[in-house]
Amino acid sequence: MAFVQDPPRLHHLYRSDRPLRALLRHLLPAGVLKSCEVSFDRLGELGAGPLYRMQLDDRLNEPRLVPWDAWGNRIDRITPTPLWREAERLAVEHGLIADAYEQAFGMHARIVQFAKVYLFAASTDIYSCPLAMTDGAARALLDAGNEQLVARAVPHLTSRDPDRFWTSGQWMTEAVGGSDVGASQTVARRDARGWRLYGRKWFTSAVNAQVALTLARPDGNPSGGRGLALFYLETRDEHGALNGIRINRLKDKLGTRKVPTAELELEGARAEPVCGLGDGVRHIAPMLNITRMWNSIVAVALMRRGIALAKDYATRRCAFGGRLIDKPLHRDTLAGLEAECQGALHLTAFVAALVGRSESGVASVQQTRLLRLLTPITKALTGRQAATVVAEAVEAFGGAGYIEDTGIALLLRDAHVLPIWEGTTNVLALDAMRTAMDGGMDVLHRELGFILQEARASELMRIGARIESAMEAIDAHLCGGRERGGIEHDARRVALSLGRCTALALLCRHAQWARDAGWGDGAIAAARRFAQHGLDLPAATSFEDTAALLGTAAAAAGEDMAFGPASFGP
Ligand code: MFK
Repeated sequence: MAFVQDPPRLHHLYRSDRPLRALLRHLLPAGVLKSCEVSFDRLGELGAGPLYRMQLDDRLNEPRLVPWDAWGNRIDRITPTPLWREAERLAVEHGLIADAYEQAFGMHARIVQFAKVYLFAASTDIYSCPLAMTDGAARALLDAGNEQLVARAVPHLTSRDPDRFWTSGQWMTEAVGGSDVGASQTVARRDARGWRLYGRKWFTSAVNAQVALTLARPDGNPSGGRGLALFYLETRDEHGALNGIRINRLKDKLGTRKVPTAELELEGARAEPVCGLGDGVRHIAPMLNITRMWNSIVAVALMRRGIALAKDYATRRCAFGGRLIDKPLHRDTLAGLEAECQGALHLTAFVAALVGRSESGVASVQQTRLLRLLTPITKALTGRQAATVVAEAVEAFGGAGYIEDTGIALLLRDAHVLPIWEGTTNVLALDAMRTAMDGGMDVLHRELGFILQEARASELMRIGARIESAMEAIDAHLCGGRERGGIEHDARRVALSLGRCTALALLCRHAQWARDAGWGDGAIAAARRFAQHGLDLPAATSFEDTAALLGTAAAAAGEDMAFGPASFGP
């Protein structure tokens, strides 16, 4: 009989995830953990079982845009996949957004949410995208303090009732600038009934939302982000007709194919200013910060999924006379991925904890600054880690990982969006540098010192010393860079290094706690391995080397390096 390989299986997502359970035991008061554990357990069971099976079975089904009905009416209807409908119901019933706003868990609310999203995300085909934007919209509306819009929308956005629940879009990106949002061309004009928006939004994720927050430039406003205003709109009227919006087409994307991402034409969509008629970028920033936190959680969830499948597969797959899990080199590869995933887990949970403190009014000024610095850093680092770790996990399956109907390839395609949307690594690095140079670096340096005081075991203190010297080197580098005017050149290396130092310090603190609390020394091993991978110190690179590598040095010296048509002529 021909050989047939036993496929990889998922184990209960919560019960089998020891790093997660130890982290929650460490961070949450016993009463909070007890009251949430039923939900964690249920999500862990659904994610490993029915939702995962549904994801595999429904692999080829994608949302479709139906622009017209049979009688010639423009309808622009998008039908989400069955898994998305189920995911919405579950997310609402388990309070994935509501938990953060009801304040039943006080400053711990965002850690509870973190755990639920982490358990939910990998088996629900990026339904986390509309949830992230919905959470972000609720936050931005509340922060803006527009009582009328808060009363109108927030109860829907944070509802636990699937019949009342609304999702929100975040329509920022225009063809002219995905990163440089200040260049947006959409305009807002006032008529007798209020404001109308005109323009084209180039990437609008989960476009089947009931509401959206978007940016537009009121007539007469100056250029740049300050001239934009933040608007709230409802996508359809009470009869279901679109509100001056035409969906031109759905995007044909590398991954996240279950997310209906559209190009939209705003043709006089009615909208309301959320917070005055300017400073739109600043007013939408609270939404961005929440979606960036979600991005980090999903990054950890996808890493965990790749590793869980690869580990299970290694126990079933035999080659060269033995199981992969018994081969030293394969074990070493998986262990490296595990250490990265655990570092990302702790870093992201720390950011979630800071968000919870901030929202419940107990964050100090220093913690507020820390959150502002660590949100882009964490998003940048975890997005890059997810792309790398998931790619390695796929490779751990050999050719099977490259095949679509194993469900493994999907992970890779979906993970690749994480370093791109919600701010690319470089844009986030620049954002982080601004805060770092404005006192944030000192705050982080001090905070890591406090965190490391709790890691008393000698092997952890040795790692702590490496973190300290890395932080000092980064500090010196930033000071030198400021003098040379060269911060931007090294911003990515600096931001990722700061993320790695912070993740490692948190791992060390947790490792001490885990040893003391009888959870064993797995976290110490993770810290040691994470440290071995490097803190990625910004090397002393030069502008000249960069120019030479890109060929621009020669161009600057008058030698044309461009391969234009003339290069191929006689
Ligand atoms: C899987 C889960 C997640 C999935 C959800 C994904 C679905 C959604 C898909 C998308 O929508 S992707 C599109 C996401 N787009 C971006 O993330 C934009 C990336 N670009 C940036 O972040 C740029 O840095 C930025 C647009 C902010 C630059 O614009 P500007 O006009 O040059 O603004 P500027 O001068 O940097 O900032 C204006 C003000 O906002 C400043 O405050 P002041 O007015 O008081 O000086 C900034 O300090 C403030 N600000 C900017 N970013 C902030 C912020 N404040 C707090 N937090 C931030 N992140």
